Amino acid sequence: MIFKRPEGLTNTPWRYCPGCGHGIVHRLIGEVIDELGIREKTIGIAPVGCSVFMYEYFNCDMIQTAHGRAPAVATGIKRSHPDLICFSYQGDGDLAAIGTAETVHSAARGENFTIIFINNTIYGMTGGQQAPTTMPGQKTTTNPYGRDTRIHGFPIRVCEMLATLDGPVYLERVAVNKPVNVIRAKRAISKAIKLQVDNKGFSLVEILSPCPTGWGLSPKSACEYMDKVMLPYYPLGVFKDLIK
Ligand SMILES: Cc1ncc(C[n+]2csc(CCOP(=O)(O)OP(=O)(O)O)c2C)c(N)n1
Ligand code: SF4
Repeated sequence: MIFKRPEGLTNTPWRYCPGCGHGIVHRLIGEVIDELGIREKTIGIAPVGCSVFMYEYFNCDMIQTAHGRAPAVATGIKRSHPDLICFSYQGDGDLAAIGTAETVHSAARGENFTIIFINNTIYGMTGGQQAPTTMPGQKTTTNPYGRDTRIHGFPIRVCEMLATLDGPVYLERVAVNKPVNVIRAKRAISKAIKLQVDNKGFSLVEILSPCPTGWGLSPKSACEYMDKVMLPYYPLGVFKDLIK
């Protein structure tokens, strides 16, 4: 097999920092689109955040939405065109802050689309501010002494929260900090999109993803930090799977 760019991706240079997880996840989605043969009927939804330009990176139809509103747009796409495949791609600021309502209600309604949720525990694009997912004690540009839960409240664990709803059929948290986890992440993305192809309902894959720039770490240290600090706080695993 010759290693090449998936057809699901365009030949466009990405604007991500070295060591950023967004590029790895894009590649995985591109491979899944190829393997499932769905490129001609897939619509991706780009968020606002560091991956704002992903509509240029994917070789399928793409839509850009306002910050956090991707699940509302995905709902419209799937209800008007149920035969198309639709995925939204959202950061933790986009999905778990400004877009909380759209996320929770589309999950509760059991809409038949897939959310790829990138959790890097900060707002990357705007300069590394605290997000709803920032961990206790984690330093960001808006809390230089670390998140103090007495003042800033507690982080939201999105998979665990959505697992309490009856709507979702599949919720899994994966990571892209080392090869074994990348392989598992691809499996989860593929499973989620296949469930949509089979009209099974709402699925979300949460992907813990390094942001070396926002965390002030080298790419290598960022991946090690994930194993030491992030994964114990955000355990990997399947939180809901109604189609075993
Ligand atoms: C309505 C609106 N509010 C705020 C912003 C500013 N803004 C742009 S990106 C962003 C946060 C992005 O963080 P995240 O979703 O975690 O993605 P990342 O950049 O980390 O990939 C914010 C607050 C905006 N563009 N629009
Ligand atoms: S700021 Fe973080 S999330 Fe944004 S491109 Fe750089 S490494 Fe990636």
